[in-house]
Amino acid sequence: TPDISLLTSFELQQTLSEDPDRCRLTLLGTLPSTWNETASKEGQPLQAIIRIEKNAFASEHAALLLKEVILKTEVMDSTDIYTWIAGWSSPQGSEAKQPQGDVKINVICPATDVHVRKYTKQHSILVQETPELYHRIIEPYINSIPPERTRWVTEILAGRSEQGGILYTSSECLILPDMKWDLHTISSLYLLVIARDPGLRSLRDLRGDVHLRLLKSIRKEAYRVVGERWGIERGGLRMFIHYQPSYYHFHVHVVNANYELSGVGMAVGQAHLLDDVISLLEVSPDIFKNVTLTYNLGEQHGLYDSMRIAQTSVEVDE
Ligand code: M7G
Repeated sequence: TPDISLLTSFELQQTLSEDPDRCRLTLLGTLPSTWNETASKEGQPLQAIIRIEKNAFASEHAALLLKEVILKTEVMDSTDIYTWIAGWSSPQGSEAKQPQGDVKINVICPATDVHVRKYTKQHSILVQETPELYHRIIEPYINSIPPERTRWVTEILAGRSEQGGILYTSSECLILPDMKWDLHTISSLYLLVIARDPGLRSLRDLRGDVHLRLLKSIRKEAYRVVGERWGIERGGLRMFIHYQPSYYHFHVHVVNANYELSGVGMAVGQAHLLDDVISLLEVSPDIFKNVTLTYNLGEQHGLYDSMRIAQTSVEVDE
């Protein structure tokens, strides 16, 4: 076995890949010849690939994490019942080297039953939502949601929270970092564009004659902002709209095109590319009024029972 204390002598040449989602870095460089005497030629350093990966937290010690493992914390931002925090689990001085922290803590407090259900791991099914089911089931569901659910959005739009993070604002929309982002890692850049119009609730409400201007301006301003700030060029962003969203105040997700977050948020059916949505509305201004949309619903979702039962009324050509 090699002498692993030699890891401290690793000379970095290049980062081969960065996977922020998996907390992983793959590095290329050299290790001293003494790592492997037989392979080395005349004491020359040896080429080495080193992959550093953070392990998952052990759930049996979950309670200890906040008490003992995380040594320092700093609020990143806070809106309504949501607070997100950068944490450092290594000793003092690491803030400068890792300004985003090595742990991100999201707190929802007080959490509602809807939050508990949303974050519970669950089985899901695909459902088909015809325009008729939209009117019969989805619209009444949206209308029954208490306004507090989107208070975080109104707080931001009213200029009462997250004002330090705002990247762009106009009479139509506002761009700011999504609370999922650590604010530093460009390869996992995640922004949110929030439309100001509270009457625009979801993809279903979009009409070509009314909303194309807004959607194109969102696309243009998002590219301008990330181009100026982070040097990301056209083609470098994946912009998409969730259906069903968690929050029925229209917003667009803006994510680094090379960031492929497994599982959450980018599944076929759930995420609709802004570019495609614009093009569909250009071809057919009323398409979202008339189309059948298919998506996953988890069994804890408020629409699950009614949509599962209603599927028997959806005609499927065998
Ligand atoms: P969604 O498609 O409605 O639901 O997106 P999802 O959460 O199931 O994806 C809402 C988006 O808003 C998500 O990407 C959230 O991370 C983000 N988000 C939610 N809240 C409560 C906040 C907040 O308070 N501030 C910011 N900046 N982003 C938020």
